[in-house]
Amino acid sequence: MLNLVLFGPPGAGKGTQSQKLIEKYGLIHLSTGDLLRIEKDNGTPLGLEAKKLMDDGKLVPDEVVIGIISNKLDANLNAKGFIFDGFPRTVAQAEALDTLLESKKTPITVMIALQVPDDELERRLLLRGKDSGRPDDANPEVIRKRIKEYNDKTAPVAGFYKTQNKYNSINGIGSVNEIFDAIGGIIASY
Ligand code: B4P
Repeated sequence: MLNLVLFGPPGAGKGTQSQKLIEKYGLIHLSTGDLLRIEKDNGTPLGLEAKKLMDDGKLVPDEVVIGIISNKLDANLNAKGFIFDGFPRTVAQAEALDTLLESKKTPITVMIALQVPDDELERRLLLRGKDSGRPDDANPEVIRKRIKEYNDKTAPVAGFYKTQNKYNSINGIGSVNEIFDAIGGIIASY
């Protein structure tokens, strides 16, 4: 099984690259952002809880997203592998993911981190916000808060995978295809 953690700040291109990776490698795409937006759109109790936090640029509580991922893993027992996109976003989530995967005897293969400077992230997200209808992409203040949440709570997750020798970093500036080729090169080396 190939289990890939695609890592990076908001707007780094995780969702964009995931779409190409699932086509090439036949993996199941697990995006906690997408899954939370479905809950929000359906107006479920979980979605209503998440909405306020997401629209304000904050992270949703660990136990909520861990529960969502656990259900999705159970629902895809015969998968060739998974792309974890936007998860784990805290060290507690990374520890919980290891425990979940241990029980299924299928560990994380590799983590790939997309590096993009803050000013480019802000530019990309504001551009997407013009037609995505996502409230968290429309407001520069909320975007800066998301980047701060990333630096405070998510960036330390890189250290978690470094200690397991699974961390790889690539430049997230360039064309979508150039970045996709760089990701493919790392996957091939595993
Ligand atoms: P996410 O949905 O994960 O959103 P994201 O980080 O903004 O997206 P991504 O990095 O995938 O960017 P994309 O490829 O689309 O999270 C949203 C919210 O959900 C969080 O703030 C949080 O509240 C909550 N949440 C999600 N997961 C959570 C968790 N695990 N724990 C707690 N809370 C959680 O790219 C962005 C833009 O850049 C696009 O418009 C794209 O076209 C453009 N782009 C991509 N690649 C490019 C390139 N090479 N050059 C130029 N532009 C490019």
